[in-house]
Amino acid sequence: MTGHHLITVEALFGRVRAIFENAGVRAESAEAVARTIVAGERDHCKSHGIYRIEGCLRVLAAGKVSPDAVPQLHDSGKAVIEVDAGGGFANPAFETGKAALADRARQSGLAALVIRDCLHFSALWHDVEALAEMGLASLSLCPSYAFVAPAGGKEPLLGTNPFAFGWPRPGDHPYVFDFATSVAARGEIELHRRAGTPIPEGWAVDEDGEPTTDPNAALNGAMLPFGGHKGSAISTMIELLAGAMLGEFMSREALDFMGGGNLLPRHGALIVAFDPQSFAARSGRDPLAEGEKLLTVFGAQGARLPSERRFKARQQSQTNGIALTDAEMDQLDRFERE
Ligand code: NDP
Ligand code: PYC
Repeated sequence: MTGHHLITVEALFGRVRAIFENAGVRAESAEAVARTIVAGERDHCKSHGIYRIEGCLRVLAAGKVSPDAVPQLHDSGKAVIEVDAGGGFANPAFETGKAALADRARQSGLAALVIRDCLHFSALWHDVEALAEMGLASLSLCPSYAFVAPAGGKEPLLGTNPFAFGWPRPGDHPYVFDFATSVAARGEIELHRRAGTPIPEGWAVDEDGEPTTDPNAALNGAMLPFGGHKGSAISTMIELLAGAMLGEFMSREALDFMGGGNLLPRHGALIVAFDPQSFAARSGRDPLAEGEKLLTVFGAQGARLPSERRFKARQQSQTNGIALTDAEMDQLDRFERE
């Protein structure tokens, strides 16, 4: 039985930021990356929390992410705003474009933020939650690496392509869902491999296309899309909208560019923001009040809203601190010494 240590959210943030600064990442980017990683750990999203530090440091050491890239905002005054991440991390690029995206969505009803050439390692709920806190609904999507076989196929072709949606709620946490379009995120399979535990049936096939519960065989074979042909089609849409349409890598090209899937992927990302008040203006109804009529009745059926678990975990972490295992604390110490 391993022991665990409680660390405050602020203390963990300071340690993770320092690790990235020591690795040569410019201060603003180190801060944005650390904020994202610590938020993942705080909300008990283990597959995108401090587990990701090692992967980020490996891409930095391989020279495949630019530590000093300064995201460049290109705003022509139209609905589509662009931020060129310049081969740096996606998180500072989103922060660079967020205010312009929100302003344009409020002016025009909707607007899109295109992030170009970024190293993407994170969960997408950060983006949509931030926009919901600004009163906006939004979608966030990006390709990944081609690890997923299309429904009916056996070989990797599509990415694990995450998809997130956020909707603002008056006086409450926003409605947010965020999931990989594979049955599970690759990070989840990697955590099973690390722990030496089998993955659930239905997540993946091995190199021969046979169903497997062995995480190593799954990582060498193909992951499966969620929901059969439906998830396969949504994942394909993400390849087209956030890859082909942007002129950025689709998941197969991202894999080729990085020379295999051992390093985190570099590609583009698309975030679309909607101002609910603009859309509803002529109806005379309040869209957020209308939304509450739906969102407040889930619990009566025993159902929960997506992100409820995460918000509860956040509350717990903020009150009691974040619990890290001995191994995780040792790893943080090691990263600090490197
Ligand atoms: P999960 O299956 O863990 O969760 C998906 C969503 O469903 C969450 O919003 C979750 O809320 C919600 N949810 C889970 N169970 C229930 C339930 N019983 N009732 C209602 N809602 C529920 O996500 P994945 O493993 O698919 O993805 C994990 C993360 O990986 C995502 O954040 C995604 O962005 C990230 N990812 C990133 C990639 C990248 O390229 N950057 C690629 C692939 C994935 P809650 O959190 O509260 O449980
Ligand atoms: O968990 O599939 C994943 C993933 C890929 C890139 C970042 N997360």
